[in-house]
Amino acid sequence: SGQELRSEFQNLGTLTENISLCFLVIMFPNGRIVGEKIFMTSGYEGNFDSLKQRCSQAGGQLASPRNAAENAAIQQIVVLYNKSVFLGINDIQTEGRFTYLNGENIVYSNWQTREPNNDKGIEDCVEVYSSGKWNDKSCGEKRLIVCEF
Ligand code: 289
Ligand code: CA
Repeated sequence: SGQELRSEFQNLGTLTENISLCFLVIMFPNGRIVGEKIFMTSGYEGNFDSLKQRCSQAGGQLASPRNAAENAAIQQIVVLYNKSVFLGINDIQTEGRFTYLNGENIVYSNWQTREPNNDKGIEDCVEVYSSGKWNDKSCGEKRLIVCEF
């Protein structure tokens, strides 16, 4: 029946998605799975623009945690590599209004005490410390890449 066919195709869709996920996990073992998202690093370090570009080139985007569980997954990668990362969050467009890369206002944050402080007026990007806390930082600094897929 049409319904059976449709559900077979849906299964097939899920299967292909799962195979793609397995492929990604094998290619990038340094990943963390949270719900529907996978956070992964390749070990590359660069400034915000180059991290953003590399993630989208890989078919993902720069890690953009929307809750504490996602932030904890990113924190684990920071601890594993002992290197801070840049998130896919910034206030480049409007100072003091932090958004995701699509321009949406952030729905979750985990700022360190007294942050964001826009130190010297040049801090529009967001780094994650090994504590999982956030600091606004100059986008020109080099940080570890973590993409989400
Ligand atoms: O250049 C200043 C930064 O390295 C950081 O210095 C201190 O940790 C704090 O003032 C941070 O807010 C600042 O981003
Ligand atoms: Ca700061």
